Order: sequence, then structure tokens, then C-alpha cells
Amino acid sequence: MEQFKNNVKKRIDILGKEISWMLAEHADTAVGEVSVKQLLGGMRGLTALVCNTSFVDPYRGLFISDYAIPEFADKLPEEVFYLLCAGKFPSETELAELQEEFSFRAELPEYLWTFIRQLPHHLHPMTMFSLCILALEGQSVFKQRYEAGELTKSEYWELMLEDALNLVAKLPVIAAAIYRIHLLREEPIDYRPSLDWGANLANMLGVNPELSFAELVRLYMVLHCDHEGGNVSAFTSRVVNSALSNLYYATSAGLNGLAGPLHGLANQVCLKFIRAIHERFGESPSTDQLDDFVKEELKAGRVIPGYGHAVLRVTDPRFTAFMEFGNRHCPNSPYLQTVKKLYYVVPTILKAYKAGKVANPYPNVDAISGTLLYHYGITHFDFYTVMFGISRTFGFCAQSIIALGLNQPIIRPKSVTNNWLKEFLKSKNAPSETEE
Ligand code: CMX
Repeated sequence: MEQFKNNVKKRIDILGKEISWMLAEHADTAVGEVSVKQLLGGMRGLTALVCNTSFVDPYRGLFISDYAIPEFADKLPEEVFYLLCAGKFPSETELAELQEEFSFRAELPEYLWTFIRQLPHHLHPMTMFSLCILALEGQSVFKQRYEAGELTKSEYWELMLEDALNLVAKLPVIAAAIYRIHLLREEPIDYRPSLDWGANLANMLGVNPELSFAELVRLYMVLHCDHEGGNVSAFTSRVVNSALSNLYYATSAGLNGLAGPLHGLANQVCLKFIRAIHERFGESPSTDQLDDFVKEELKAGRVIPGYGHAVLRVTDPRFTAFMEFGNRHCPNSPYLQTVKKLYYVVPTILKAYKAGKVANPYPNVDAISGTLLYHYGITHFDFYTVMFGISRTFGFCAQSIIALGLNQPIIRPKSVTNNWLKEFLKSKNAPSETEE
């Protein structure tokens, strides 16, 4: 792993030099202002973080380093993990080395197997997944070395990388065990060192032997791996890690954020949404029926899952990449057909909804991802967010490795009260509450 470490170090050094220059020359230059609306509106659009692993362009979607989705969608998850950490794709030898490391580190400690088997079946799979990662926390090499007083600050990132390799290697085994033991009520399938990381996950789930299923799992892992620094799960994980809580704590925390219906759980909700449509109208609903259904949902005060985004202002390129996969491998799936019809119907309705207040009426990745998993036999759709979580852990890990390599401090923005804000506005001679 020396070459991988060297490449991550090289990247940290380059970024570090840039940061030193920016701080030396421009430490007090303002990059924007904060409006009252942003302060009270989830900090939307506020530039307040630096994240060097990936970037989301509102009109072009996710970029990892300089690569847009079409340039990395056909890569292996391991290659994308490397890219997130080192800022470059691995050579053939570097890839083989990383794959070997993952195989070598995939084995779960015996106590975790006991823990997984003893979890109550009724827990949501995302809860089980997060608990399992938390239960591995004592294995953190960073924690052990830190507690032993053996670490200097400049070494933190290396230990994060070590923890990341151990964690990422084990995720497919943990997730597949949860799926088989608790959702299928069957025995787990052994890890196979001869398979790549994504194919292993596909194989251990044991739902579909087709090669295209492994291809889908790899694509799923690649497309969900990171989405810059401000989304709920990545931000949570980074904040937790900034207190030097180890990557197991940070990952579990990030996953708990991903579990929300406005974030990663939306893929599960989307599948339920499509099933509700099929139950009502059959598997080939007309666009008029969909139009009625969507309007009814909005009238009942519910959001349309899989539509809208806090940053994107176009159809999510991850949605498009999945659609291309679906068109190639399962064009006749009734679920995919309904996703397509919804794509035709929903944006027009959302554009007119709430007087045009919906900032992005187009689909995000969650509008389609579950459909493809369902087609290939992952019919327990409360597992879909776990799949998202396995992949998103790549981003959590890479963001923390880079941030600690750059010596970034604990995250601690300032909050204010309504009273503070009112006094501030008064000092600006803004009209007061009673004058309105
Ligand atoms: N259906 C109905 N209303 C929607 C909507 C949707 N799909 N998307 C946005 N809106 C509404 C918001 O609820 C908000 O209404 P209020 O002001 O009355 O509360 C209004 O439009 C403006 O919201 P926005 O600025 O367009 O969107 P936000 O940045 O606040 O929220 C998101 C973004 C994703 C939470 C929102 O679009 C949503 O709830 N979508 C459905 C859930 C979903 O698909 N989530 C997954 C996102 C991808 C991911 O993170 O995994």
C-alpha cells in the first residue's frame, strides 16, 4: 500500500501548498455574504466549506477531481475510491494492490458475526448497518494509537487511511450478511478473494447470478460514492471526524443522516411510490393516471420522492447513467417504464407547484436506482439505502483522510438566537417586527 499512501501524500502536499498560499495572501478576503434567508433556510447556497474530493456543478452534476460522470461511470468502485483519495486513477499495478488489500482485510471479527446474528429481525437494515459499523469502532487503529499517545498530528491521515481500508473492505460482507440473515432469513455466502470488491458484494447478496447484476452493483457503488461536502451525510460524518472521533464513529453518524427520507431513504420511498402506482392502476399506468396520482400526493402534503435537489438544477446525471443501464439491460421492466413515464409527467407538475418554488423539478438519482435493484431481485427495498451507504462511505473516508492530511481544525460554526438577529437587523435600520 506504500504507493497508494505516497500518492495520497502527494495530493495532500499539493493541496496544502495551495492552502498555505491562500491563507498567506488572502486570509481575510470575503468569499460571499450570508443572508437572513440562508441563516434560517438550512444554509442553502452558502459557501462555507472546502471539500477537495468531489464537486457538484448545478448544471453538470458530480465531478470527482476533473472527471464528470460519463468519464468514471464504467470504472470499478476500487478505482473510484482511489481517485477520491489520491486525485488520480490507479495504474493496473496500483489497482491490483488495492484489491489485494481489500481481500486481505475483508474478514469480520467473530464477535461481529455473533452481533449481526443477534440483531432483532425487525430493525431497519440501515439501523443494523450503522450499528455494525459502530460495533467495529474498537478496531480503529487510529483510536488505539492515539490513546497510546503514539501519534503526531502529521500522522493522523495515515491512520485514517488505514482505518478506511479496513472499513471499506468489510462493508460488502456486513451488508450482505444483514441482507441474507435478516431479510432473506438465509445463511450468508462466503467472500471470494478471486472476485473484485463490487462483484463480491453482488455474489454475497446471492440474488442473481447474471453478470449484468454485478455490473449494476459496481455502477451503483460508483455513482453514489460522494457528492461534495455539504450534503447531510457527508457533512455529518466530517463534523464528527473533525473532533478526532475515528472513522467508524464518523461513518455510523453519516449513515444515520443518510437514513432520512429527504436524503438516502428516498430510494426506498421511490420504490414504494411506484408500487403504490402499480397497485392502483396496474403495471402499465397511463400518463393521465400518473398525473392524477402525483397531484393527489402533493395535495396530501407529501413530497414526490426522487425529484428535486438542494444543489442540482437539471436532471441528475446519475439518473441518466442508470437510465442508460436500464435501457441496455432491462428496457421492458414495468418499473423502469413507470420511471420513464414519471419523468415525462412530474417536472411539468412541480414547475407549477407552490408558484414555482421548487428549485429543481427534475429527477435525482433516487428516482431510478431502486427500480434496477428490484428488477435484479433485491425485492426488500428497505435495503436500498444500505447499498447507498456502502458506497457513500467512500466519500466519508476520503473527505476525512484529506481533511486531516491538511490539518483542518475541529468544525465549529457560530450560531445566533432570534434575539441576536433582531438586534442585528435593528442596528442595520431594518424595519422592526412591530412596524410591519
Ligand atoms: N416534491 C414536492 N415538493 C418539493 C419537492 C418534491 N420532490 N422538492 C422540493 N419541494 C418543495 C420543498 O418541500 C419546499 O417547500 P416548502 O418551502 O414549502 O418547505 C420547496 O419546494 C422549495 O424546496 P427546494 O429549495 O426546491 O428544495 P430543498 O433544497 O429545500 O430540498 C430536497 C431538496 C431534495 C430535500 C427536496 O427536493 C425533496 O424533498 N425531494 C424529495 C425527496 C428526495 O428525492 N430526496 C433525495 C435527494 C437526493 C439525496 O440527497 O439523496
